Amino acid sequence: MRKEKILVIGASGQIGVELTLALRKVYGENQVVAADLREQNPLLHGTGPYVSLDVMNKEMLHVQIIRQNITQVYLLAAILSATGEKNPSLAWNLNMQGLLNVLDIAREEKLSKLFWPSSIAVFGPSSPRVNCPQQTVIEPTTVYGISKYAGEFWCNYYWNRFGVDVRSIRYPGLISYKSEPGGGTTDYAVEIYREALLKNKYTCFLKEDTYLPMMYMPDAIRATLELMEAPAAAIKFRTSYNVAAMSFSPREVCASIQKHIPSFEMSIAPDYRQQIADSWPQSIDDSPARADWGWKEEFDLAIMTEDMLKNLSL
Ligand code: NAD
Ligand code: AKB
Repeated sequence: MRKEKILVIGASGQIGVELTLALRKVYGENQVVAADLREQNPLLHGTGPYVSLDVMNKEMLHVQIIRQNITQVYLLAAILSATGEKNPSLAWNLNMQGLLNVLDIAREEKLSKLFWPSSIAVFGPSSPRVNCPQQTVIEPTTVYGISKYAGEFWCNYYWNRFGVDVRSIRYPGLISYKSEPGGGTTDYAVEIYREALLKNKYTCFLKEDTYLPMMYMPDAIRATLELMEAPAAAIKFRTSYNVAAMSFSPREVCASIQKHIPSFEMSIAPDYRQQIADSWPQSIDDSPARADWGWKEEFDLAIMTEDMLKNLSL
């Protein structure tokens, strides 16, 4: 078995920091190269190699992959839903060209595996709102969702046509305390914990009964590692897998915080992100991920709230 050398592109972001640290635990710190356009996240300092890299610069990316003897890439660089609506062409360019650059190099250099995340944002208002299945009507209305859906089919194409072993998860909204979220519609579910501890109040940009699929970061990291470790023959979907953990509304997360901080108050001031949230399903069905590679979540809202408040208080 050849020793893997991994490149994480977008390593300073919300997922990248925790994924890089988790991969370094599994593969060894020098086997995982963190890369980002912005400076290294302080949590990565001293934990392994870091390179400054723009995924849009294909030549430089190719040079780094050859120079560092990279065998696997985790591509996390993207513009998320809320920021994407402010600058649609920038979001389309980065989300598409970044992926195509990595897919092309993966093919040329015969990389052993590639991870690229999709999102529940692929679904649109015409998809089923509750328990939205893996395969259904998919008509996204945000530029972010359109780029993710197109990206899924590029992954599928590179697998079928060139045998690039690319794997993907449609992450729900992710909640974490280590690295801050980067411009999504589900970011309220991180902000609310931080503001509860800092100010004892929070003004939510989504209406209190807006249900969305959500997941705690430790579950998301474990899902990613488990998907990447599964035998290739077990991966039946080469577009991207639905993975679910919980579904909650701002009212419910507020109530779960109030169990620990009874004086916490939430007010509501919906903005343009409400329309994005309203276009997504409230919950998703992930039975193929459970059947194909054994996915099962560990965290629900109550356990996550306890863990978030404990860690953000440290
Ligand atoms: P993030 O915005 O926190 O991090 C993205 C990172 O990519 C940033 O550190 C940014 O500096 C870097 N980056 C941007 N442009 C770059 C470029 N040209 N070259 C190199 N690096 C660049 O995003 P995230 O939340 O960590 O998301 C990572 C991936 O997971 C994205 O594809 C996102 O769509 C997907 N995803 C995230 C969530 C979530 O809730 N966080 C949910 C679904 C899917
Ligand atoms: C966003 O809100 O844009 C992301 C996502 C669900 O993809 N968190």
